[in-house]
Amino acid sequence: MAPSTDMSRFHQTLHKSKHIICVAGAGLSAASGVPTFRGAGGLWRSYNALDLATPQSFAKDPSRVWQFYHMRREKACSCPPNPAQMALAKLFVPDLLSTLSPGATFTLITQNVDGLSLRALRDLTANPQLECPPNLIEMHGRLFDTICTACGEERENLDSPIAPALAGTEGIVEAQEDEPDIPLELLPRCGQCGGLLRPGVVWFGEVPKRLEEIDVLAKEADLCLVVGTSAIVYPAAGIADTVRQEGGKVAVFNLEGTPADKRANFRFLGPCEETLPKALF
Ligand code: BV8
Ligand code: ZN
Repeated sequence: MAPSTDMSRFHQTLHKSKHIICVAGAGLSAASGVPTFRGAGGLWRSYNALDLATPQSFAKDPSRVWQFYHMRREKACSCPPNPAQMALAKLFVPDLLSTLSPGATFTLITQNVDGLSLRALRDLTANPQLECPPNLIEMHGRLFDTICTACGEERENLDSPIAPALAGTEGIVEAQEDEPDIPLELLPRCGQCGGLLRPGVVWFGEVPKRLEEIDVLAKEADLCLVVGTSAIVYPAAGIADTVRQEGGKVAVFNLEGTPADKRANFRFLGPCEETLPKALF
């Protein structure tokens, strides 16, 4: 059966829901200016994603991989949250959530690594130091975290640039020019042990974060919003499947059709920065 586009029916479903989750992808941040991976002008169209977001490529060419992530850090930190992220941020505020769905819980499971959902929540609550709440799951890690490849230390690193040798390289990778081969010792190094740092993201072939928690949440959810994702990457793309199998409802918010539609009860086509605020408040 084709997904419904009836917003009033969606509102009735939302009002009755007790356990709401949202699976978000790059389309949630598109309006903020963060390039998506596969859409027009997508980030990875001009690079071979699988060449850059794997442990193997980092081992082979850490200089190029760090320039890719440096470019993305510089881009992400200059992008403001958009109305779709602000609408989702409201669901973290108990009083606002209960006006929508009395007694409901909400969890945001984002594939995005740009940190914009937390930034939206900090803006909404006017608390720039707000800790990331447990019901905001960044399952593919964070651009602004680093992991030491020697001692394993994980920490937030907001330095811009993260290493002096990377300064000014952000335009090179994007322009597909031959980037400089930055020597290992000038790449980001660990403050504890001097080891080589890597970006704190989950690469292809690596295990996403908090999967057990996500599986329990998907089994409990009676409503799953799927926002701005091409639903290609697993296990993230399988979360909505689990919700449906357990009798929950799925509402897709996207510009275009995706494989997630076949398991959708609702689908709202259009920019989520317009459709999501209408759907949620
Ligand atoms: C795993 C962090 C084992 C890094 C990311 C073959 C070889 C190797 C691996 C595989 C393989 N086949 C399958 C796999 C598994 C692989 C996978 O799924 N590959 C895909 C390519 C087939 N998955 C993995 O490797 C995962 N790990 O499987 O480990 C395991 C698993 C479980 C238990 C034990 C062991 C790890 C995957 C994580 C990879 N890291 N990101 C970084 O960012 O650099 S993935 C990265 O790509 C994102 O995080 C995100 O997940 C994905 C991009 O997808 P989207 O977010 O959906 O973005 P996209 O551009 O594709 O789509 C944007 C959408 O928005 C579009 O639909 C567009 O229409 C829409 N849109 C645009 N603008 C708007 C909009 N919608 C609304 N409004 C708008 N304004
Ligand atoms: Zn270290």
